[in-house]
Amino acid sequence: MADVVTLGETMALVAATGTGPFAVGSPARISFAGAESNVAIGLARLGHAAAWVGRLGDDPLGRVVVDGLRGEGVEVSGVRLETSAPTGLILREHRTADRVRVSYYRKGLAGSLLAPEDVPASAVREARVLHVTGITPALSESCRSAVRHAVSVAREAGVRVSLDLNYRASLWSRTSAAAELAELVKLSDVVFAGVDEAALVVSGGFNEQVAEQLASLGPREVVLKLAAEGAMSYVDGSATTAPGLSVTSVDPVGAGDAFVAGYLSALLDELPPLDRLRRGNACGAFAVSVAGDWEGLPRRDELATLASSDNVGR
Ligand code: KDG
Repeated sequence: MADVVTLGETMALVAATGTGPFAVGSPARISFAGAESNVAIGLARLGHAAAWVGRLGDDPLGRVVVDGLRGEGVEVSGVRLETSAPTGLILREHRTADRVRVSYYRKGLAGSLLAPEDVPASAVREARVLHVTGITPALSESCRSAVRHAVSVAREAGVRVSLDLNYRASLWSRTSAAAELAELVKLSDVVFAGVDEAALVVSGGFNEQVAEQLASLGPREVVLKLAAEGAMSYVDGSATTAPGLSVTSVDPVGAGDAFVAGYLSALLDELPPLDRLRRGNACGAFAVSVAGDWEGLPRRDELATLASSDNVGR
């Protein structure tokens, strides 16, 4: 039985290990990435039972993903290997020392075939948290329906719904995203957002006003991710802020997912709001310190390593 069930798209990743445009013979590293599976890995490394559900191609890259997730201790019995479509792919080049160019190959591929029948209703009902993101509903109509179905199964069973807005401008318009994300916010218990993403759904203002406006739509718990500045939460009407940890950022991609994993881990451990933010910030700091979306995520006994005080690992 998984503490956290999550669903979405995970793609294979070919990431340059050198600098310059891809060319014949460019050195590269093969891995995989996806917002929801990044969160599942983060939770698994912290000792929680996490399950990821999605579709992959029945091909070598699909096996890289499913074997990698299994190797990280993520439960993958809900993964479906498709013969009709290949696994999606992300190419990440260090175009210059300071600029990363990312190309996605995902439209119509296996991940976007996720559908309501893939939702493992009994696993969702038995979980403590269902985690979804705003990426999945942007991928296809069947993905949107799958997310809505998973959320309604969770709500009917009294399972907490966690939503990371994760707006991806390349996948849908602001207008379509705003309408769908507003509906999902109303159906969620815990909502994570960057300040810009929150502006899709609410009118804006100071951070606390933004969080309060999101909370007024329904969620009991709203968390604003403030990148290097840390994070703030608005829980049951009280605002809490925790500054980010100072680390050298090697690769910022995946930091938000790492934060969510740390935050949900502390929520599962029933820690108070400040400790949830601190654990989220610690996981975000680990993630940015290492190349790759999830490779740098900490195990529980490492949590205190980056802390400036001894309270991160509590
Ligand atoms: O949060 C990191 C993800 O954005 C990345 O791994 C790829 O899932 C991805 C997406 O859709 O952008």
